[in-house]
Amino acid sequence: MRASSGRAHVSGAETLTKEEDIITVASSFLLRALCHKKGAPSEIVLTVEKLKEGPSPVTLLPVKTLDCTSPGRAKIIIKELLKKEGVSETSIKKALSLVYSSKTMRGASLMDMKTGRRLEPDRSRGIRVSRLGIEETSEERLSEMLEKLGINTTRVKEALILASKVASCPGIVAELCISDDPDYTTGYVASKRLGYQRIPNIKKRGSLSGGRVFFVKTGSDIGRIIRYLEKKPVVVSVER
Ligand code: WAQ
Ligand code: MG
Repeated sequence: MRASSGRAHVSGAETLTKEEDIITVASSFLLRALCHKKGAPSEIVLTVEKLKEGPSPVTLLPVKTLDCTSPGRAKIIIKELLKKEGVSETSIKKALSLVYSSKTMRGASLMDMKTGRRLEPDRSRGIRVSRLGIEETSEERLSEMLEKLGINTTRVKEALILASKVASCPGIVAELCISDDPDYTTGYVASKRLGYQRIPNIKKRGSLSGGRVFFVKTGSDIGRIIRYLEKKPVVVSVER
């Protein structure tokens, strides 16, 4: 689903589901588009596609919530985490200015981890991760686990599933995410090694900035990465 108001992106969502659940899922996505905090959309596009290949399994990233009381502190944490993954100062700087800008994208930017060069073909659209879901038996386990942490929301679940798919993509070393919703102020840095590291107060309440950056190993096959993120069906499962 994607909803827009004029040329501005309002809301988007994607999932994998069984045929008998299409109507339920579609109506929940429509409801989300119609009730979005950013305002009523003037257009909603809903696409339903049958998979041509079975989904591949991916393990859910471990979740950790860091201590962070301000956007200033958040930036320091982001730098520390991304440096651990070998992302250069230049790339970190460019990524920060992108996700802290109020000119938001519908998808994510693909950024060279060393040069900071943006590699996505369409800069205003970005790369939209799609065809991702959660293994049926894992869904309840995930809810239980998040319930214990006091963060059992659709938003956290969807972000965790997305980050797990992204971290599983060959050639991607890390992800940085800030919601573009003005009243959602927790973001994250994620990678295979670091897991999903939540950063509270990553932005000020009311701020319209937000976005996602996927850091890419220099010399990767970009077409292949985009195909993986946008087209490869993946189901996430929670390890016992
Ligand atoms: N693929 C690529 N980029 C996306 C996608 C997608 N499927 N969905 C959203 N984005 C990009 C796009 O640029 C949005 O502007 C930006 O991410 C933020 O999207 O507490 O709510 O849906 O652990 O606003 C993360 C923290 C919340 C959750 C993320 O993102 C938690 C969030 P939003
Ligand atoms: Mg949003």
